[in-house]
Amino acid sequence: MPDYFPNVKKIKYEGPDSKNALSFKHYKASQKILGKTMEDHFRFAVCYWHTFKGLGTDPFGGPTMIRNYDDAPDEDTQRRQTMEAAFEFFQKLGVKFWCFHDADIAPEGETLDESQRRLDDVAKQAKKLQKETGIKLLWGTSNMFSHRRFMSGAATNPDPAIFAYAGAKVKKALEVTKYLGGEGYVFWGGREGYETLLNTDMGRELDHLARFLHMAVDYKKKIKFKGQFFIEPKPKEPTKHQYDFDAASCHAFLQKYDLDKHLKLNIEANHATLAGHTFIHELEYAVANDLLGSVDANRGDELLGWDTDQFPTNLYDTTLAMYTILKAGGFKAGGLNFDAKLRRQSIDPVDLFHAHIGAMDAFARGLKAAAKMIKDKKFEKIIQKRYSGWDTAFGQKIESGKATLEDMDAYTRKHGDPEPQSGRQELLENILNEYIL
Ligand code: XUL
Ligand code: CO
Repeated sequence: MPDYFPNVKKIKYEGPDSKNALSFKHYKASQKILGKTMEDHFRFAVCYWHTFKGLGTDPFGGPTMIRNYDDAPDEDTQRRQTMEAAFEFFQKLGVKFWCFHDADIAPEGETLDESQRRLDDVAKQAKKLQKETGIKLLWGTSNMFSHRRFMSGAATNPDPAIFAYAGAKVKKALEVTKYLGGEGYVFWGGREGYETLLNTDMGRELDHLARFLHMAVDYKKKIKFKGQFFIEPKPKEPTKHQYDFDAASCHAFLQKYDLDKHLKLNIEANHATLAGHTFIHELEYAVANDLLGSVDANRGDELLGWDTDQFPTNLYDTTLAMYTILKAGGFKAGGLNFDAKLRRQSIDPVDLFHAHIGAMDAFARGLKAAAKMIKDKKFEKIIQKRYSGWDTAFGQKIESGKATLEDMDAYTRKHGDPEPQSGRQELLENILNEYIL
């Protein structure tokens, strides 16, 4: 097989004192933390779209990145070379999972048949490479937002013929994901939203989205695909208002349409911030409602209001994210996928390595700090104490649903005005700094 990244050897763990930029300083796959290896905690996945197909374009300019696997004269060779380069990259980086959209691994052809022929061809190649390398598919998905036919949505399109086209694509993408042993399948509502309510029947569109997901659930059962379904919240972009706005609105939607037992959430950091939440808020909401599925790890820019999809480097975020994930017992079918792209000026293939190494190290540091926080139980004890009133007979009576407003009145008359207690936020923030720094 040709060497697409000839200047980079397999990335190794060399420890925090290493001067080699192409080494891990903190991520050591085999190191056990709280009884589990780092590799198993994270289940890191490389995303195919940004990493191999993203070439630095932005709304003002075309590609800036030139890739050696992208130079073949015909589509078949180019597609196969890209897949070869991808597996070389996964191996050199040392990740065990990858993720794709149908259209990343096999660009759409003139007809559905031609698109699916390409998909079958590349899936066969990927299956062989997976077998040779032991690398697995974390999740697959279908791109139902780039082609012009999907400009008004896929499952929420006003035209049932486009709903049908999207259905045909998902049917095939599910089959391919199953064929590749995928551990999950993601539904991100690419253009499932609207630009103006003047031309939109919102209620009907939501019903259609639910119908679409039910069809997918039925087909999953039919083909005996055992992977986990995920829905990925995002509030806006590309549409002005996306229906799967955030974790809570996805939850309400799933419950209303009786889909909550079939889908978990794929939480993306930058989507959380676009929704006006923190990444940790979205994770915590998912955990509190038994909806934590998988994570698209990236970050936005605090001064920009769009989905910049940058590689995660913020140690506060990685620590708090891992703290929440550890408290929830870790990932099951999900993992940490780097849905992140290089900046337009980072044009060299080696930048892909720097980006992923930095992100994996940032999460490794976050995991170490979070594990210490779990072991020390400092935060846990403070929270326990803060809520301890609820463990008394009186608190339990309320929580179990046996108390009435008359009981509240009687209690207050007997005990008088309660003394407020400090929330100690500044102290807690100081303690957190001690773990991170
Ligand atoms: C878009 C996004 C997608 C999904 C998969 O913002 O995050 O790449 O993760 O379709
Ligand atoms: Co994503």
